[in-house]
Amino acid sequence: MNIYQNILSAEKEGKKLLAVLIDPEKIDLKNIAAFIEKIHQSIATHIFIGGSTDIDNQTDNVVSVIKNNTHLPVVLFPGDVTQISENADGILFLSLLSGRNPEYLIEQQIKAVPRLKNSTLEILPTGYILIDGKKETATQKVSNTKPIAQENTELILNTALAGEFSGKKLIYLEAGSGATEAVSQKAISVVKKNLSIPLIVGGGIRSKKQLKNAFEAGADLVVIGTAFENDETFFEDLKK
Ligand code: 1GP
Repeated sequence: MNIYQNILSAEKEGKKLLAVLIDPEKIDLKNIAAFIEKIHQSIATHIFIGGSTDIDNQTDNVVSVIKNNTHLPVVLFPGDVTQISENADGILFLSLLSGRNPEYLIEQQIKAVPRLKNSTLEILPTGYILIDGKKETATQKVSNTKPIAQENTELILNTALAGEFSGKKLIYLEAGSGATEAVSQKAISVVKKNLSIPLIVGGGIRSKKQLKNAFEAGADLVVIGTAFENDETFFEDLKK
């Protein structure tokens, strides 16, 4: 499975991608098979697994169970180095470029190397940019960083391009899990018009209309977690 090549091909063909985000701290493993069946019947193309924290070290177990139940690519979206599981297909190797906290710019990445250097996980270098979703999100609290204002599209763009110029393969515009305001169409389109690598957008997207807006503005892959956690009937709106 070559996750990155598939994302690039989809981008080239104009095929939009949707990742369902599963938080190991919140998912009920007893319900997982039924939940994954709903994912399979929807337009979702990827399963992302992660959260800001994983206090009970559930990630490895959750990844194994999910891998046994799906053919979709399973990609780690880790809050920190403890959330790395060999059983996934790939990992978003994130640097929080909007923040100025060295722990999330480079320290966690260095700590991850002993776990990654002999692993078969596909590593996806990702510039992660937190944008103000009008609610203090877990990412903000845990990373102790400030998001960029939605209106400051110049800074959002320059941060995204600094990521691309540094060799990141993906840029992720993040309003934060459960954000009140999703990343604006303006911010998405400004970044997409100037970026040469695929663009991921997530945080606060909870309707088909918002998903469509993000795609139309230029998101190549959208990530949705909370909306499915709160109401699994949302999958009905996103049937294949
Ligand atoms: C959060 O971008 C993801 O990291 C998804 O956000 O939970 O608000 O869908 P939601």
